[in-house]
Amino acid sequence: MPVICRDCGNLDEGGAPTCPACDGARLIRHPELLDLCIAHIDCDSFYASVEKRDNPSLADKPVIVGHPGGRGVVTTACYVARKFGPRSAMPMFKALELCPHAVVIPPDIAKYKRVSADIRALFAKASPLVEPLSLDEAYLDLSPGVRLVDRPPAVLLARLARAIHTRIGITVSVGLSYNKFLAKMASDFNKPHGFSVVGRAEAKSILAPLPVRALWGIGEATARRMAEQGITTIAQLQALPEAELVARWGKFGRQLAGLVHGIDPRRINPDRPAKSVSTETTFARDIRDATALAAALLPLAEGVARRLDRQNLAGRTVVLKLKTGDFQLITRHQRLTDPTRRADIIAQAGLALLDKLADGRAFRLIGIGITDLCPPDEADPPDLFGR
Ligand code: TTP
Ligand code: MG
Repeated sequence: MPVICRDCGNLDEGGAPTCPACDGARLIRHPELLDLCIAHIDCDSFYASVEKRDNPSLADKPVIVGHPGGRGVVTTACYVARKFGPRSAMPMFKALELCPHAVVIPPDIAKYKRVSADIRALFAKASPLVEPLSLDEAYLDLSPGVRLVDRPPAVLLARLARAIHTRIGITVSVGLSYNKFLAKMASDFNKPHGFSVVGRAEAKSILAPLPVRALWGIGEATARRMAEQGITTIAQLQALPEAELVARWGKFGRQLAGLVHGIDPRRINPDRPAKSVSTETTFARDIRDATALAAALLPLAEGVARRLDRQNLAGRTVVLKLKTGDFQLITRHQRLTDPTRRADIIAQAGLALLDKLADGRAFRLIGIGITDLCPPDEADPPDLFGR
């Protein structure tokens, strides 16, 4: 069975417990290792890893990136902090109750964007078909004829992960499989600093015990409704014939029939514009009232949705922008579970962000936008019950 050393990238066929080239113990054995070409790479606790890189005295400390103060939320917690419970999107006060000794660092998005660009430059050396999903994750197509270095994808990925670690200073987790859905799932299997492989022969059995929520396109609401019908695991969906899935869930049932058996026909699409769609308004008179600010936001969200529609785009991160009466610019980001092009979802995220900021201060401008743009076919995965 092929074996790859994650430390030196050596490819071997033997059964030795350590790498014959470098004696490293981080080996990956998998019967399909040389046949799998679709990868998903996701940085580990991205914002926190960048902050630790830039301040090595934080290396072993629990670090939370987010706006300090009672009304902020956690954007990410490092893996030291996660042991105590803090997670992305948790209110900061709660995270600090769980981990009072955490070091809280406000996010520096401009810096994370620079690091992201550095990482993408390394991806680009491996393949021209790289599809970024957000600042810290991307799919790579490493098929023969596509990849830029004629080595097995697993070797390229081991080298890439090592290069990101040594040159950029953060760790990533790699998923290698034969389609996007499974590669993305695999990259999450043994975070941080993971490398997981899902082959064709094992895909169904790996999927079987997982909760339905692990499937692409199934959100919290759908999982809850399925649970009401007694369906909680993928195995239960695998047992239903496609006709039954389609009868129950229409068009989405057909997609589901593929996914539960490890089939995902989506291609890797590198042509994503790296920009945002946004709109804003300056008030005739400064506004302090939270309800009035919220009312101003709704038509703006509609405007963003209209422009997404016109430009045939969707987006994944909602950005709220406010300018105070004394011209202080405030922006807040909310990453959505799935990309969207719907005004109501954009507005909802904007209102949640606004809720934390509208504290009686006077504002002269409000704006809303969406970034992490992507093609519309990935947006708003059908929720089975039409929500
Ligand atoms: P993720 O890749 O979801 O999370 P992560 O990199 O922090 O941790 P993991 O090791 O589990 O991958 O998101 C990447 C960055 O996006 C994250 O570092 C901070 C930001 N982010 C938010 O701002 N809000 C959120 O709700 C989430 C989930 C992430
Ligand atoms: Mg990540």
